[in-house]
Parts: sequence; structure tokens; C-alpha cells
Amino acid sequence: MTVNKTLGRPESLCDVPTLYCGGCGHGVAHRLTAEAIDHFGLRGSAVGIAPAGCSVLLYKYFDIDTIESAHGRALAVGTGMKRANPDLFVLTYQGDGDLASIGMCETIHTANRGESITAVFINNAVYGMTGGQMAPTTLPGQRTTTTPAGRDIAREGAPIKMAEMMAGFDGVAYSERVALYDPRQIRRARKAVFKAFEAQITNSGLGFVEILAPCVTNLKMTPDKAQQWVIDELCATFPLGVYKDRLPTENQATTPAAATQTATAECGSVTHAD
Ligand SMILES: Cc1ncc(C[n+]2csc(CCOP(=O)(O)OP(=O)(O)O)c2C)c(N)n1
Ligand code: SF4
Ligand SMILES: [Mg+2]
Repeated sequence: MTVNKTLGRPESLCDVPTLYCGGCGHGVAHRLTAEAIDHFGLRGSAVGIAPAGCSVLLYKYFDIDTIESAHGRALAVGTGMKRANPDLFVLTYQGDGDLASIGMCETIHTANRGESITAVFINNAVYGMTGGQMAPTTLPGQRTTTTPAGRDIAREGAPIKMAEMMAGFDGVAYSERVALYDPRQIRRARKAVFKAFEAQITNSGLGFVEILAPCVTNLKMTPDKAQQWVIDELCATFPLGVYKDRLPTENQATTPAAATQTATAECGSVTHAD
């Protein structure tokens, strides 16, 4: 029997051993991001901006230029890079502690300014790297090292829904939440990452994709149980879907002004296109 190889490693993804825990979502999210870099031919012009968190070693996995940012400041660093050199393709990659907690200020002001940046956001409901403390996205009742009796929303507030929040900013052209728990969801996630790239390529505004992924180690679950937790718990609090899409269609002009004029009330009408 002849076995044909149908899927290879994206050129932008380095052939190195992974340091991520088995079952962690970062690896799949990296692959989808690398596929988008290859697809749009951006390996020579893309700059990746790494966060503090488990994905801090972005340079190790991506064969593109990368820079490290202080915790939470990836979108501020990205703003400077893009404004100084508009020809760069600027890609930020952040976890929930990074983007939605310590960096929340930078995140919302970058979104509000409509910087031409592509932001990949990994929501795993905890601070993974530092031992599983509560993140803004931790679920109600979820036990973490800083909420040992479970997150109490009367005391710690409710989970922050970034995809919905980002969609509310005029400067955001695309916002979608996806998950990685089965091949169909991974295909959807791939499409969403590509759309977030298109937002920058068409100069339409900020492109945002929130990827739900389990932190198996801090959940203290096997990878299959952690995927079930994503389906049963994480997706119940964070509904999947497109929260905003004002990318230009083929017939529309692609200047920011034109994109603003064609902005529709997509925000809030959650759709899923296969
Ligand atoms: C200014 C600053 N405060 C705190 C830390 C410690 N720290 C490093 S990673 C991290 C949390 C990362 O969590 P998240 O962004 O959710 O990424 P994950 O590891 O879950 O992918 C923290 C608090 C730091 N490096 N810098
Ligand atoms: S600690 Fe969690 S987020 Fe970090 S590599 Fe392991 S599973 Fe992934
Ligand atoms: Mg996290």
C-alpha cells in the first residue's frame, strides 16, 4: 500500500521539539498561525510579538522575526512597530492573563485606535505559566490556586468576554471566538485566524481571534478530559462565533475610510460559517 503524505509542516513553523505540555492548545494555535503566515506569503515581512506566559518562547517555534514584550504590552509594542514601519505584518500572540488582565488597558486602547495589527488570543481560563492563578476569564466556581474555593463572581467579578468586547470597538474589523476540541473546530479556528490576518492585509482595522484551549496541567486533567471540559464548561461561558466581520468583500475599496463606511451592525449577530 502506498501512503501519500497530504499534510506537512508549515515552512514558518520550526522543526523543533515542543516545550508545551501534551494536550496544551498553544501548539495547535501555533500551527494555524504558521499556516496563515505561509498562505499569505508573510514570512519575510511578519514580526511576531511574544507575551509573558507559556508562549513566551515564540521565537523558538516561528521562523519569522520576533520580539519579546513586557507582560501585557504586546499590542502597545505592535502599535509602535506598525506605525514606524507600515510595511511590516504585525502579529501579536497573548494569553488571557497577558491580554485581558495586566495588558487590558493596552488591549482596549489599541482596539479603539484601530491599529492595523493581527491579535491571536489564547483563552485557557488561567495563568498557565505561573501555576494556575485566576485569570479574568476563569469560570464562575472554577478552583484555581488563588480561588481555592472556586471563583465567586460576587467577589471576583464575572468572566470577561474578550471577543464580544473587542467587537464593540469601531477600530476592530474582525472578532471571532473559536475552539480546538475536534477537527471541525480546528478547521473553523484556521479560517478565523486567516480572517484576522485579512483584516490587517486589507488595512481594515484590528483583526482579533480568541481561541479557547485547555491548560491541561493546571486543570490536572488528561488531554481528553480537558477537551471535554472545554466543550462542557468553557464553551458554555464563552459562546463560539463571529462577533464582528467588516472585512471588505472583493468589490469594496480597502482603505480604512471605506471600511468604516461599510461597517455594518455585524456586532452581536453571532454567526458560524463553515
Ligand atoms: C510585570 C509582570 N508581572 C508578572 C509576571 C509573571 N507572569 C509571567 S507569565 C504570567 C501569567 C501568564 O498567563 P497567561 O497570559 O494566561 O498565559 P498562559 O501561560 O496561560 O498561556 C505572569 C503573571 C511577569 N512576567 N511580569
Ligand atoms: S502549563 Fe498549561 S498553558 Fe502552559 S504549556 Fe502547560 S498546558 Fe499549556
Ligand atoms: Mg492563560
